[in-house]
Amino acid sequence: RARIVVLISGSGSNLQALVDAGELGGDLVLVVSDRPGAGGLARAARAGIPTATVALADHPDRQAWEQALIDAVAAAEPDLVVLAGFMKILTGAFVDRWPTVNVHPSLLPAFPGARAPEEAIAWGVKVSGVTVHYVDEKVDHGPIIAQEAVPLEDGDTSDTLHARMQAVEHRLLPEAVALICAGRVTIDGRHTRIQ
Ligand code: 3YE
Repeated sequence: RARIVVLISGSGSNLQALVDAGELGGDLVLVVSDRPGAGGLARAARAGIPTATVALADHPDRQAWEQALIDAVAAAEPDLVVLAGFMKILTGAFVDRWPTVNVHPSLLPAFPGARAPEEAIAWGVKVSGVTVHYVDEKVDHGPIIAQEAVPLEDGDTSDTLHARMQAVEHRLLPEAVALICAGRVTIDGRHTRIQ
């Protein structure tokens, strides 16, 4: 069975979706947060999943922080790393070591970065969505595994839009992780194929 490590920075609602999905075809073996006290740590503890915190502020520089993160993740010997609301950019030292996926609240390549729902509203698009993709060295750039559209509604704020996107994330991310654990996702350059 696949060993899955989940990285979080916040409340961990996508982590909860992975816990609640039941049969992922893999085991959630460790949750790592870069923020002490992140809500996702309590969710992990409640689900019986070991946790670790690796905070940037506890390390002399960014490189030392990322190495500590790599060491914490490596100790769990993952087959797959899932970024579930994790808000830090990783370097090749991390992303070239383990297959890593991210869930992002837009239809990439539109609106990469940390403010995708706000930017969708500011642009005036009628449809945005959710993307699950493999992580490479560039942010929100790697091969796309799954996407689903989310229509904008009159009067949407970034909060109301983001809430509807998160409901989709909570379904799309566990589906994608289950496909990967089942060995049904192959990568060919920028393209993935789902069998
Ligand atoms: N790293 C790589 N490729 C990816 N990290 C994430 C996705 C992804 C990745 O596809 N190589 C926001 C980054 C955007 C930002 O500027 N973060 C700051 C820290 C902000 C904070 O701690 O609150 C930073 O210095 O990294 C995950 C999503 C990244 C979101």
